[in-house]
Amino acid sequence: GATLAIDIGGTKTLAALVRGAQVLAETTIATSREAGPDAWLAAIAKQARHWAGRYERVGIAATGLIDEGRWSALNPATLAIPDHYPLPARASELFGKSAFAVNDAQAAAWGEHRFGAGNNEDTVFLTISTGIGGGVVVNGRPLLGLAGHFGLLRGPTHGQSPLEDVVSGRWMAAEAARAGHPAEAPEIFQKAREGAGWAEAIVAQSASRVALLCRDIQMMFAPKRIVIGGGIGLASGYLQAVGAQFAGLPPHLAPRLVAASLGPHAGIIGAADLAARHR
Ligand code: BMX
Repeated sequence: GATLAIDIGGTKTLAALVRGAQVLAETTIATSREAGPDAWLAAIAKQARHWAGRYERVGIAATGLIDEGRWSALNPATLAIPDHYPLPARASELFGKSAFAVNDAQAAAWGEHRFGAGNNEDTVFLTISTGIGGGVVVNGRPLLGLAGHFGLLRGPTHGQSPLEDVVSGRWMAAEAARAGHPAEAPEIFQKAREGAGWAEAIVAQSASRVALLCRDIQMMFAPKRIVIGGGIGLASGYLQAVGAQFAGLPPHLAPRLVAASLGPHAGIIGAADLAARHR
């Protein structure tokens, strides 16, 4: 049977009907940042009314920490989720089906591992998006809870800021404004492709920080592949800019980067499969 799969991100929410790796129907709604989780779920329920009777369970991938059925923000700048919100329980009440919830990047890591670029081998997934999300699959199992939240790493180069605050889409837009060219990430990429120096510099700095992260991940998990997704990660030219930083590395230390092959569907496909396994 099919799963109602939902991916709640810092900027937008994707709701879909998913069977296996097949997306049967989908719809995107803006995540109204101020509204809060009850309103986010209500907006999804309104869309999902068209699919009533067509799904057996609910699988949710969400930005933030999901631990033992409770949902909280780690970086409230990505999305201000109230502490310990009982996401699967509320979803289950609302949709009248059993519901399972997992972090968005962990869901995507699982989706890519099972059905996408991860090829059923050890996979680390990184989404470069509003924030930076991470998910780790080792020995055929996804690490859940706090594990893999690489966007929250703090390194000596960026002081007290979480890594994602000096890399992600929000950071790029803030940098552009500081450079006197207010623009959102898609436009910054466009300007960089057209050769605007200020835009090239922003993309290059973000990419070089992600490259350092990938080198560290290689030391920690030595995954077969690091799968990159997210609106920034999949923007044309970004993956190449990250990979270029590994040029001088001995081959056994160089991470192997691949683009997420499920694209924006990785999270919903992974969440649906995890929900189907969770009984
Ligand atoms: C943040 C954190 C992660 C999430 C990542 C990507 C919050 C609210 N989110 O690091 O849980 O995986 O952002 O999220 O603390 P996205 O919304 O950018 O996809």
